[in-house]
Amino acid sequence: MQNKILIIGASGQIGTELTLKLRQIFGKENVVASDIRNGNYEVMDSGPFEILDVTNKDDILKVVQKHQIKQVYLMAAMLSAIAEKKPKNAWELNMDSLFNILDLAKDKIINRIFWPSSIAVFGPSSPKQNTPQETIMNPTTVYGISKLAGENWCAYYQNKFGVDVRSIRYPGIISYKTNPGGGTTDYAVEIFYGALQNRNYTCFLKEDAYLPMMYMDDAIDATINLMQEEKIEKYTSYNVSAISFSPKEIAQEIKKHIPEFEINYKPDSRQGIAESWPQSIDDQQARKDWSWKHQFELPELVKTMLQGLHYTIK
Ligand code: AKB
Repeated sequence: MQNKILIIGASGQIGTELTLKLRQIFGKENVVASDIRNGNYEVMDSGPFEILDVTNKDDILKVVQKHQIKQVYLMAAMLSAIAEKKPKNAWELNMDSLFNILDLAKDKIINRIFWPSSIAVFGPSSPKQNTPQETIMNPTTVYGISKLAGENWCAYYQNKFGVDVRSIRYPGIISYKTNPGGGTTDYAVEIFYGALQNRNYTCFLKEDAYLPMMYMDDAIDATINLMQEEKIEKYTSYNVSAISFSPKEIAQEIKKHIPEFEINYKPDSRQGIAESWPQSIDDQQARKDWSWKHQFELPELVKTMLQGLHYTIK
């Protein structure tokens, strides 16, 4: 019998598309979506949906018992840029939510967890190019600190209590169905709105701010494939890599489709965050352990985004 799945944070950027894909694979009756706010119509209409505050342990337990949930994808989090504005709230949300779910697995109520980490676990002393799976990690953002602490707690629960928790260090994720909110890599989604609506975009990062990025379909495949593996070698969190580009490079690619598109640069505090992160990631471990492989390169990503948003923002 298929283990029933709960997605927490199903109204967010990744949660939306993860919910739709999991329902397509496992059937709508086996995939319960939840969030503190309503989601888009596709998520709300395509299967069960619960309003849920992930910091409330009792409410989570009620939903888990009501639907006999066995696997949880915990996608709720406060991202890097917004977390700098609300450090204490970010720490509480990012950590309390994780403990609530880890404890459910420790008590054998659920049997598998997916928890997203981020390239934000790396910091100014980590190698910038091909950042290895294991290296110096000294995050300087609240978000990065919470993700690194979370990785260590996941490893602790795995070693001490046998909890099966799996994780990926997501790069910036690019998609058009639901907007990201509050991240440093958000410019790489906003730029498409600027290009289509105004033929112009003012970027909050410098033109050469290289960052690791990935198209949503690759991120969803990575997530579901990791969760489908029978057994994995490494439980803390996997580096996964797809493409790296700068604002200037993505603007040039957009110009191939919209020649009159112009980009300007007005870097703000998010530039400092970007400078503390890797520019490219070494993901050999994921490629070896569970055959991870990305599909989308920059030209295909840009084409897909422009086509998808063309219909969405009309
Ligand atoms: C952010 O920019 O905060 C996120 C991330 C890289 O984790 N997209």
